[in-house]
Amino acid sequence: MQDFRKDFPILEQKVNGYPLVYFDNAATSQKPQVVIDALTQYYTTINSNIHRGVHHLSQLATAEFEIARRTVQAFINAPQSHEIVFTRGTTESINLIASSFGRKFLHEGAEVLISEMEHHADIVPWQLICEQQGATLRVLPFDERGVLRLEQLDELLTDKTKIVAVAHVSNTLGTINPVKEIIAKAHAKGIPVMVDGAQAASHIGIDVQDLDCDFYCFSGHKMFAPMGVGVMYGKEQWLNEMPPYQGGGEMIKTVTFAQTTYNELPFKFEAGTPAVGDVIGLKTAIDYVNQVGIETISAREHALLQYGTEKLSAIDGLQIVGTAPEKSAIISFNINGLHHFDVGTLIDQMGVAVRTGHHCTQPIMEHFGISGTLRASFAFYNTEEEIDRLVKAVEKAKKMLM
Ligand code: 7TS
Repeated sequence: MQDFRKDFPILEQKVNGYPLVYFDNAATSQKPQVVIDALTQYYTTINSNIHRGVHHLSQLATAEFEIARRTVQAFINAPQSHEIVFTRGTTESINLIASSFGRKFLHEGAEVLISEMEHHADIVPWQLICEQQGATLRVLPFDERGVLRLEQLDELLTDKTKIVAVAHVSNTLGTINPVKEIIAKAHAKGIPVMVDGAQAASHIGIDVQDLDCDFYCFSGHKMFAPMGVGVMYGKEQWLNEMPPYQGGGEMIKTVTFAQTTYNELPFKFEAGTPAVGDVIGLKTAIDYVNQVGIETISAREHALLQYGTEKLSAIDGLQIVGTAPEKSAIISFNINGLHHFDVGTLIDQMGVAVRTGHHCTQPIMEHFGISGTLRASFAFYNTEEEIDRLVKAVEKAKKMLM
């Protein structure tokens, strides 16, 4: 196993006098030096606005931006590069789809189906558009392990259902959902499916043609790229039918005060100046992931998940929240009688970074009747020794609090 840690300079630092153990990768991943360098290189040598200049730098920036689009296309195996729309992140991608698809296809009496384990970013945009259009939000529940109750899917997919939106991987439970099966069932009834891939993109391979999803959303910053850039993939047929999300420069063909005509795909959905440097950073991050190999990443994270699950489970009074058979490297847990925030604060004093709270999934907390969890989320650059540090820190915090 190659030591990939050296690619991530931030991991070398000490926090509160201890070598940093960074287990908050589901919130955001760290950035390899090549991505940091790509940003510096962009701002040092080609910074310019795109698609609008005849001058040298503008053409260079435009070329790099469009290469990045084709890199994303290949990464998720999208059929066409104009089906890749750059956004600020998963949240903006989902808001775009909910607003644009919703204005066109959701009307009084229509239904949107989501799951009980969605991140708030895949709940609230649908609530907003449902309220506006007089549509209803329906919810596919999960069981005590955090596995979706697929046996209820057929009943929930009705002739009123206009779209299904579901997470590929739950950011709180770690469950890898059977999205391909869900898509097949929805398509059998002519219903399109949007997949929230925020927690999947850099952990398991994405193939939008194999999944046959209609939309796929993810964030760059959770996959080693800068913050401020994300992706919305949509099948051409839908993107052509959907109205623009935001109005402004770039998304138009002609503007008069009487009427505006819209630009072709993907520019129709890319109003205003995009985060060009960050998009180039995303391209560099994808090149990096490809170089390491998504199989290597998945295998390494799976080993960490197994090791972490075994070691944490052995702590007296510790319960893991989310025990699906198919899981990504995310472990949410609580310790009898202790508040997640207190434990999280104490282990931070020992240099261990985990997330505490509801993780923007309050319905999951409600399901389990808890206010939050501690959550350790691993990346391929984490190690078994770091998990030992977590376990030791949790044991110590337990002693101090009990
Ligand atoms: N969907 C899922 C499944 C997520 O995990 C997140 C962020 C989002 C959507 C929103 O992504 P954003 O990049 O637009 O913010 N999840 C988390 C988390 O688990 N901790 O911090 C952010």
